[in-house]
Amino acid sequence: MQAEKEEEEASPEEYVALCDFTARGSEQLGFSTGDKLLVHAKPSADWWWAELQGVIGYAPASYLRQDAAEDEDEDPWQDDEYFGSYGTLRLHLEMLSDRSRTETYRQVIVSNSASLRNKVVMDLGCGTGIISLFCAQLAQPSVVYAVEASSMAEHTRQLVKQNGCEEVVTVLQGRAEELELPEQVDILVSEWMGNCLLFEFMVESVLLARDRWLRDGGVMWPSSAALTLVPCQADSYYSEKMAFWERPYGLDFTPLQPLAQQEFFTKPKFSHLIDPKDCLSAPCDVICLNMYTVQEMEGEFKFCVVKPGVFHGFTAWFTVQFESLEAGGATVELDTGPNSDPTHWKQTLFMLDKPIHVYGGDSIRGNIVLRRNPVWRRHMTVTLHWTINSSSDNCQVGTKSFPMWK
Ligand code: GJV
Repeated sequence: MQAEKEEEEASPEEYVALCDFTARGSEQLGFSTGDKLLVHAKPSADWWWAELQGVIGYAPASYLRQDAAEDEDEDPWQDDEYFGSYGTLRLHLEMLSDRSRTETYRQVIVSNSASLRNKVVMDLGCGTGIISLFCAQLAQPSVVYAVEASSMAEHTRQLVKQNGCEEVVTVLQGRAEELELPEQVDILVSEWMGNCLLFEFMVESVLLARDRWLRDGGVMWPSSAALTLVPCQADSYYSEKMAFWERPYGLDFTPLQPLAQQEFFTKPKFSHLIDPKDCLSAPCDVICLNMYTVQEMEGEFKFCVVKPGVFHGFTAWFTVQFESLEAGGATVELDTGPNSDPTHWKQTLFMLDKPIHVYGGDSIRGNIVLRRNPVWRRHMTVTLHWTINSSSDNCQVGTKSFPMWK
């Protein structure tokens, strides 16, 4: 039999603080960059029980690194790995095969073709150049700067030539952050959205390029974005990963359930496709980003449960909107939710540790915070707080943080 709290008996591990942390409340442990902390226990993925000079408290795990020497020259943006993965065809094939995504961008170009005439366009993170090629073929911009950091740029140059667009499309190989252009641009178009909208944080590169290269009054495509959340059932995922251990082959394997929870429910499940009937209430936009201004990466929600069911977790997806430049033109929207055709982003499932029965009329209120990992800049932690108010029961409160990925 396994001891229940084995990790508490293990000897403490040494960690180094990567940045300053100010304790909020007496439960937390404050520290400064470079401090050496002893980690006694890891009760959650996000908060560890740690000690510094005899003082003990909770420390945020993402601020700590086990061996400073080993990783010293690792790049917090992991650009070699990131751009390396976009240097081969696998991801580009996945994105190009996603018709909803690619056709939405085409539709934006087509329906704004008159307004694009003689305009200067930047396509940031152009990949194989599909959006730039749409611009050149379906509208008459004066120039399209197609910016791509990965080695794919060399092939993109060839594709531009092959399709007779070299007069209009200029491929610039390099990071947006180091970009030099002869002029400011009228339109900054990019397909920067990651899982759960922000993962990869390519949006940061887009906003930086906006501040440096978009002329006053210039246009951002997408112009806005929203993260949508819904409380949901996830019966088959729960059975497959958790209920499985109840009685496999007639044996009691439930001692493995805490491990299963740690292994399968700590991080969110990407590539979930939620069945609309598993939504326990109407969805709610929890974070809305206006691409022209800087905003908070947090939001509140209040869901009203519409039918009895098992609350297994929250499912998230996003929409982006492209404002029209034409008089009376309609906004184009890309919706990655369950009521539209599935996209390569699918949806993201955040499992609670324990399912909760809910009933029609119950309310689920709370908030979501997306916190950037202070070290690994393409990663983030999603924290959900919720309160369930039901007519029959007292209220239940919960909170859980999900690292994505580090
Ligand atoms: N500068 C130049 N190219 C970039 C940058 C950057 N800062 N960031 C990403 N890319 N929708 N989540 C390129 C990357 O190499 C890839 O080809 C494309 O943009 C990503 C687009 C899809 N990812 C996404």
